[in-house]
Amino acid sequence: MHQYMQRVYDEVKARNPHEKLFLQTVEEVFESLEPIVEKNAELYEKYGVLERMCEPDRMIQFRVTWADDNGMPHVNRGFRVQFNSAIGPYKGGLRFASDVTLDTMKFLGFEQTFKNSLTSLPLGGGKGGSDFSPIGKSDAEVMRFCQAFMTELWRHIGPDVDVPAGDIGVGGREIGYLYGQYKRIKAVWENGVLTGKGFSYGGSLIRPEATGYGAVYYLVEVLKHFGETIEGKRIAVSGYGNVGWGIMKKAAQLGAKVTYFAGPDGYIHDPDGVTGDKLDFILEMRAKDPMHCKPYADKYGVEFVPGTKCWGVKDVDIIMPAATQNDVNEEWAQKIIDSGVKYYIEVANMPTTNEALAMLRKCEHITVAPSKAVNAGGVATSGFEMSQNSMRYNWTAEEVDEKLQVTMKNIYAASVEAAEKAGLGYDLVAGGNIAGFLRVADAMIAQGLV
Ligand code: 2IT
Repeated sequence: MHQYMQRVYDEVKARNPHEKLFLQTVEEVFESLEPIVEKNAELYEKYGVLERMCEPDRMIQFRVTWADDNGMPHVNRGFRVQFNSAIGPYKGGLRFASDVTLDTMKFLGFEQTFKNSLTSLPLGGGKGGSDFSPIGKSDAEVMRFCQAFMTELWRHIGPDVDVPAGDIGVGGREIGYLYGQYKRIKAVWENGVLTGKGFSYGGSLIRPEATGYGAVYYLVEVLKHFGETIEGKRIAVSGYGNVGWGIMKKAAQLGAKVTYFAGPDGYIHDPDGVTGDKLDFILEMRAKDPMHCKPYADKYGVEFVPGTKCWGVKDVDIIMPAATQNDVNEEWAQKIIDSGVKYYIEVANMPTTNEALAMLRKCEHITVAPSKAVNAGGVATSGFEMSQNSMRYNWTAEEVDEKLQVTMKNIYAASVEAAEKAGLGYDLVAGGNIAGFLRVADAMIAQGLV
């Protein structure tokens, strides 16, 4: 590592010794930035670009107290990490999941900064959430929790300040309750304070599907590079939340098939692909019980393999981890390599450990695409929701979808170009990190030492 990078990395490590996820993403990004930093080390060092990028603008942590349906009190931890505002108001989702810590928030906020930059929209980086999980809670409990959470968060956010959205555990229902409480407390119609809203009160068409659709649009560009089309391709996905579901739907529309998908309880193998009414069934199944995908196998008479992941299956062309971080470790990476699959398209935020990522990138028959670029269609469409809220106007689904497609093509092209310019050849991982970095770095240098 270049000595400036090494110094900053050592400082980050010394300052955050227990933050494994945050250190993992910093290391991964730094590795990619090496050729760029080497060329401009003096400038970046003079403006403290790397050390400022690794320290959030501010972090807010608060207690969330709520009562369950039996009147029993519960205390959760709420977070909002406002990471970087060089190119726009803080923007990024809220994650409600029992394993959320400040470390999770920092890793996601750091990644969000580069991802948002790639969209070329005016969006800074932020992330928030809580160690509260909506799984197994009643609707009334989720509402009370969201209201308690927003009662603290509202003073830190705003349409020109910080604009949260959904992530794992936060969908349309939660955003609705959060928005209602924000409006009640502030007594204003600041429609753009949250994205992922319902269409009846300022949401954007296509936002629920946007991350999955965008991932498939990006994939189409990768395939094009190799003279291939998506038609007839077989895809294995992990996760069937909003993101996985969006992938299934768009893949089916474009003549490809998701033939494997995994949930917390095991995986499904449906050789005919998830198409037609099966897509609706997945929504129903998820709403009833998000921890089990086996009911799909029972309903459609297909194979269910309990207690394991679908990585390493031989009869697919493309792998798309779309569940959560560190889904693919070295052991799974080896199985993926041995399977002969050609495309490894990250979709979830940091779904691959750094060691596994290195193995997959080294493997000659595999092309790796990074999540920061691949999943950026979600936040880009959040940006489109903000634009519509500012205009007090709604675009049609076709208009939003068209903008999403253009954005994904541009992200892909910018990544390819950035890697080539840095002398790295066709390297989507490094290219994505570099392209995202350059815009933020330029803005930070222009705005001085703040
Ligand atoms: O990880 C992500 O990019 C998101 N959860 C979406 C963020 C957003 O503001 O739409």
